[in-house]
Amino acid sequence: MSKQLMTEEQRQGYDEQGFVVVRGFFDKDELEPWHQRFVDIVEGRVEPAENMLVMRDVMVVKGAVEPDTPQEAIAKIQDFHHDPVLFEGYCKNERLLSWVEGLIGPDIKSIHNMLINKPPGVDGRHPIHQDLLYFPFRPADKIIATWTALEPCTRANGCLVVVPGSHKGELLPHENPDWEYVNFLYVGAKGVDAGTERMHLEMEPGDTVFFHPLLLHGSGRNTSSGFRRAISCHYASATCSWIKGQEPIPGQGFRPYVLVRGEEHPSCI
Ligand SMILES: O=C(O)CCC(=O)C(=O)O
Repeated sequence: MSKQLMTEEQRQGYDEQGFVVVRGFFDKDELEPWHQRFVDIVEGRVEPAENMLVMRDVMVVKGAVEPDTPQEAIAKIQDFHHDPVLFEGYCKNERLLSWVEGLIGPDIKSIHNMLINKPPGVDGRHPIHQDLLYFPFRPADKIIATWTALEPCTRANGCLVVVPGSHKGELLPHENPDWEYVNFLYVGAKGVDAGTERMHLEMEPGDTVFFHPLLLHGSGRNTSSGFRRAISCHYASATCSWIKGQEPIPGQGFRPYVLVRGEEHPSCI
């Protein structure tokens, strides 16, 4: 199944629901180097690549918990576009890119990447939000996220939660949730509450979900004693255009968008 191309049914599911889960997209042995790289970085055996962010969980930063091991302290690493194992292995994976191409077209830039580590013992929830908030270019339909489970992701350890079909709505205003501990930039969409119908995406290692940037999604608390880990990349078509007035100013800290398939387009992102 994982080696096959996208079926018409899967494509329609993405259009209707705003996401498609592909079971067994990666084999377990393909995940192992990414897993190990994360452990080597947080345990200090590998120097983080240039510009990589290694982010501690807010409860650790504020001293609310004292983790026994470095792995228990970290919420995520991101911006690993200079890391050969994570970027070349995951973000530039040819099979992943073929699916991305099937959903957003042939000229593809990697615009953001993360390896999310939800340790036991911290709150770690991610409020329900829309990723489009973070992207100053359009159209939304030419942007996509991939998210691959590295560990079993269950309701007990805080799997992804999605609101099917919500990608057909607008970009909502976002705000900080009213929680005691919230990780940096983990904002939630206004108007989403306990009554909003949602679906829990329980996934096995290697299962991969592709989702639209307007899809409302988040994740719960890890109440288990193990880690919940996933690797994720956002892609956009190289034909996307900056929102007027939000173009990057040279030298002012925009993360690089890296062409990973196809061609550049003049005056586009
Ligand atoms: O992996 C998670 O817990 C949620 C990640 C997410 O939604 C995000 O970073 O936008």
